[in-house]
Amino acid sequence: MREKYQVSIEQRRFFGQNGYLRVADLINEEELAELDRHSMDLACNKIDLSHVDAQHQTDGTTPQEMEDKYFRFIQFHKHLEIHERFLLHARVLDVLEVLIGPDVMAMQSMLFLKPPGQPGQAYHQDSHYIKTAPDTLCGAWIAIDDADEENGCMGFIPGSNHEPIYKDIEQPENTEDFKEGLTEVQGVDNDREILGSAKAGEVVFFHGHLLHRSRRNESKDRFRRAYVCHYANARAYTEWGGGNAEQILVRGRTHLPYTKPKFIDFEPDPVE
Ligand SMILES: O=C(O)CCC(=O)C(=O)O
Repeated sequence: MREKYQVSIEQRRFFGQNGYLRVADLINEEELAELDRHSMDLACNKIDLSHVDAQHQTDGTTPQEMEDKYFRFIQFHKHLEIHERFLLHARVLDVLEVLIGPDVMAMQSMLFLKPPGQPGQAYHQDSHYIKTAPDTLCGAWIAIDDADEENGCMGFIPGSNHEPIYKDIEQPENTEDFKEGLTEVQGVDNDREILGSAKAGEVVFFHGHLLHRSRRNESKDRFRRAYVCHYANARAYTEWGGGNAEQILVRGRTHLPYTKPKFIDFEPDPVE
């Protein structure tokens, strides 16, 4: 029988107070190696995406051009089995079950490659974009590479999970560091920021209200890859992404409509 990951009281308390939690030992070495291989294959156009809609098709570009085009691979769990499998990762779900469950739905997946030179995302709160009622959004960010200040790890404002969703949002002025076209919460006191560095294979959970950002990858030759998925309590109402009927029930039960995984035969309420 699978050994369930046990979240400690200290971890639960830390997440409640600070809005983020770094957890090691959820992703094993084999899984990390698979994510490593897969994300490089994707960057190098080695994955057949001909079944994906036209805007996501490869066209023989270089990895750098490919990455500029695919700043992030969003919702590829709808197209590729491996993305769905990591969205449903049992030990990641064990943590989410405690943080936002017991009933959990998977809503979004994004693979970031972030090669040298690529800008990051300015301060934002994920619940601004993905609305759930009650507001229960949580990200799970799997580091594929070691992420640190040099290659553009995330920065968090600890405790901002207790703050509201800010309405004062503009395009970032500093497009050297931050991707154009994405929005930025104004007036954040970045003296409060702490670095969200992580070792490859660690998972960083972050609350939907947590103010966070990531800067440009300043390294010469290091990618900063991460697979990040967003989840919410499965009994929360959402109109995001086609509504509840489009979200995957990954733990427990719900009175609301939901969908099932596409590739994997999966039981949301496993017998332990
Ligand atoms: O990985 C990053 O650089 C940013 C991730 C992020 O901001 C998010 O998932 O909301």
